[in-house]
Amino acid sequence: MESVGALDFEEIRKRIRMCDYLSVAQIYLKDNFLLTRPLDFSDIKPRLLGHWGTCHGINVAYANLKYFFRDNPNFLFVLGPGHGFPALQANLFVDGELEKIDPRAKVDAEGIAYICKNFSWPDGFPSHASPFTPGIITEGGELGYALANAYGMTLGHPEKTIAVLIGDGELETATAIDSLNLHNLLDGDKNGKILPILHLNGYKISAPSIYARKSERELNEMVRGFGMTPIWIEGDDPEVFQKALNSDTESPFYILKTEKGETGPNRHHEAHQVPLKNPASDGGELRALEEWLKSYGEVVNV
Ligand SMILES: Cc1ncc(C[n+]2csc(CCOP(=O)(O)OP(=O)(O)O)c2C)c(N)n1
Repeated sequence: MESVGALDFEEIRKRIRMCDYLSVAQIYLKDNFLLTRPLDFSDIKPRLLGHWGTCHGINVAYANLKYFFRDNPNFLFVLGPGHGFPALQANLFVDGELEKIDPRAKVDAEGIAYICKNFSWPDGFPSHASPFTPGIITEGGELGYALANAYGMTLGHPEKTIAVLIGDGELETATAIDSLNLHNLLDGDKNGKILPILHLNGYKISAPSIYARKSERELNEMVRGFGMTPIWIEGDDPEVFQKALNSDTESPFYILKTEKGETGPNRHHEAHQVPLKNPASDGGELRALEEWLKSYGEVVNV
């Protein structure tokens, strides 16, 4: 692969900021989506539903994979934590994929208003990935099947490369951890290639995940025990991510280590769903939400 220039990294960072902004805006806003005036109580949805904590990591993975595999039409991305739907929807929106099946999701200011207003809204988009989402055929919300499904998709398709993002909480399910054995069972020449990415953001709802409490050495040994080679991606810097993707390693198993809720107002278990609970009535929280949205800068250029 050709070398990646500073401008490319900046493009990736910008895309991540844009998708972070859209993730937050979908969860919170029913108006004033581009902050064209100071945020008001009346701009906030009355019932806040959605999962922010995992979104930044999804946006980081999506942007980097999308960039790295941009010339590979046989590349696919499978998302385990479907509760991070605001992030998935943000990415599908900015790429124009959503617009292909729903013309109201046009990539402009009206389209932004449409996806944000209708996220977790009566008769709008559900809060989790669902069959309404391009590329998804089953109702989501149940963790554990991403890796097994992805291996199934590669059967008889050696041309395919599928990256699978697996939550560290998700990896505690029997289905997900046992699916790591598929690596040893499937013939690499007849089938496609799987790139597992463990999203080690430390928490599973309100408690630390088991894998986040293992030492680096224990995790490395576990991954090697499944016949793969651990490659750590520490933090959200695209330079680090691209370098990891570029490493010429046989059977890689990526470990993306981010802080749950990173770029938001609070971290870890407090960030799992909606970090600021009452911005529709608490002035301090409203200002904190405004600052949070503004922290992404002028990313939504429409
Ligand atoms: C099989 C199953 N068990 C439990 C849940 C409830 N649940 C929803 S989100 C979540 C935490 C998942 O943690 P992780 O995969 O690490 O995702 P993240 O922390 O990045 O949100 C759990 C346990 C579920 N969706 N599916």
